[in-house]
Amino acid sequence: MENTSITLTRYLLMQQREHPGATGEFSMLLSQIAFAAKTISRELGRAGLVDVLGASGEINIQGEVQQKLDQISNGAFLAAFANGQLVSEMVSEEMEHPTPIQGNEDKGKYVIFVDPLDGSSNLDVNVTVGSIFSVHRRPEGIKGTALVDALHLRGRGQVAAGYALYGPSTTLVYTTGQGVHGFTLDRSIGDFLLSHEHIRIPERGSTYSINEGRRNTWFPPTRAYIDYLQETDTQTKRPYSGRYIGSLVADFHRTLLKGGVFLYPADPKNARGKLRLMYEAAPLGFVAEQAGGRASDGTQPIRDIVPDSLHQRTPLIIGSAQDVQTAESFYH
Ligand code: AHM
Ligand code: MG
Repeated sequence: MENTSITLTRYLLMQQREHPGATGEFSMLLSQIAFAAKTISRELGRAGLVDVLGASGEINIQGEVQQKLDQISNGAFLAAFANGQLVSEMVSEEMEHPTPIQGNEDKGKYVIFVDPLDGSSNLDVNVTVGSIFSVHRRPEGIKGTALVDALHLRGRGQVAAGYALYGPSTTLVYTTGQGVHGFTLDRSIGDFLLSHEHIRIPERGSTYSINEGRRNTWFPPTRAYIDYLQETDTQTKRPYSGRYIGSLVADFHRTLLKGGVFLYPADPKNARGKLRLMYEAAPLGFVAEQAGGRASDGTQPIRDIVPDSLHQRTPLIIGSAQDVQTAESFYH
């Protein structure tokens, strides 16, 4: 069968059949996430035409200027889960507190963490952005901010994670712990079609991705590692090429398919790095590991970090297993 004839829904049902006892809940949950991604993709597609570009005039919990499309995307996720019986609460980069999902308050078995529109500072210049999601099971009776403290919801507990990428085409990549699969939106029929089954990240790449403008603020291990990548050594394919879009999802997607390493390290200004653990680093860490790659904060796997708050930040080194291991050796 040609891959291009397999829709996301059909693929999920096929996977479900291979796992006796599966309830079909993941299939429904991913369909709801796919619906949010389609809605956001539609809004982005006409962003230059209607009045949705630019700042909303509000500041989010991270102290960053909210774009109108950040709010629209956050609303698209809330709407996609509403009355769907699966997600009880959503934690989002755009909302200070976990928000109960309308109609699901006491029913939903899952809690979802999202960055609804990652890389949104790139929106005004029509550069690729994305949505990142992470799904955890919610034990009975635990709600609100007690969630993380009570559960130690570390990345290893994720039951599904992934992202949507809004570029020349819209791509949805997910894992439920059975490998990593990618789907591309066919706009003419409005469905995600299987385009990348069982993605494997190359063991090693030849590209690094970091905001080099911050070089003067880097701690010595970061500087030493990037210096190392820029040296010439044919055996290890150095010097590596630099690539940095400034949208985590886009930089990660390239790294996933082509290999290499992405870093957003800690520096004196961002003592814990910039990126958020629960809805940026941990879900991409799950995807990377499922594709044979690695994700670390320099000293421990991202998925082993025990969170202390819903919106905490972490340094992130992610990509090809060998490249991340080499980077870690500079931080030890
Ligand atoms: P956002 O979630 O508010 O868009 O911020 C996260 C983004 C990432 O997509 C990207 O990797 C990073 O911030 C870029 O930061 P910088 O401009 O400091 O390089
Ligand atoms: Mg983000």
